[in-house]
Amino acid sequence: MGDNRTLIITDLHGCCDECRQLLDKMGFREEEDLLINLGDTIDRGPAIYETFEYLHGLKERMGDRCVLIRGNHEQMMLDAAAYGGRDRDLWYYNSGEKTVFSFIHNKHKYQEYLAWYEEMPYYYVTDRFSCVHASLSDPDPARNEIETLIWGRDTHYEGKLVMTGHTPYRVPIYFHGDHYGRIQEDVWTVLPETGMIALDTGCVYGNRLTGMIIREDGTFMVTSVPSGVSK
Ligand SMILES: [Mn+2]
Repeated sequence: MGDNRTLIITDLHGCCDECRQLLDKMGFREEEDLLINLGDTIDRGPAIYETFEYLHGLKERMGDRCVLIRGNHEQMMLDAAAYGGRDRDLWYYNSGEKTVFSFIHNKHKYQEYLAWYEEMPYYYVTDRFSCVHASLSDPDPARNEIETLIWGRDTHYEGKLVMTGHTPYRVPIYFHGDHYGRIQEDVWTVLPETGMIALDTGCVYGNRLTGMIIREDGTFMVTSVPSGVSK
C-alpha cells in the first residue's frame, strides 16, 4: 500500500500566513499529496491577493492534485463581475471590496483572473468521501441545489461521508443525523463512512485554521494553527 495522502483545508479568507503554517505543520508534500481546498479563499482577511498568488502557483505546479472547490464568496465575486447591480451589492456587503482593493494594492485587478476562479468546481468526490464548501442534503453532490452546496448550513446529514467548511465552529465537529461531537486534534482515527466533518474554525475571525490529513489506510487526523488575525 502506498502512502498517498489527502490534505483538506478550508475558508482561508485571505489568511495566507496561516495557510502556509498549517501546510507546514501537516508536512505538506507538493510533489505527492492531494490538496483539497473547500472554498472561500477571498474576502474578509488580511492577505487576499497573496493567498490567490500562492494557490495559483500550487495549482499550476500540482495540476489535478490541487483541487480548489468553489465557495459562496468565489460565487459572489463571479456573479458580481458578470451581472453587477444587486449581485455586486451582495458581494460588497460580504466584504468583496476588500478583495478588490487587495488586488489593486498589488497592482492587479481581480477581473484578470475570473476565468481561473470560474474553473473551481462545486464539489469533489472520491470512493470514500465527498468534499463541498457548505452542506449536502442528498449524499450525491450532483443532486443538490447549488444553493445548498455553497450556502447550506444544515448539519442533519447521515449519508456518505462529506467534508465541509463555511460555518465556523470553535473546534472541528463531526455531525451524524441528530448527533454531533468535537473531533480530537492530533490523533489518528478511523475515517467514518457516513456523516459530516466540519473543518471551518474561523481563522479570519481570530480563532484557528484547521486542516485534515487522510491516509491511504483509511485513517485521518485533524490539526490546527492559531490565527494571526486580531479578534
Ligand atoms: Mn462560505
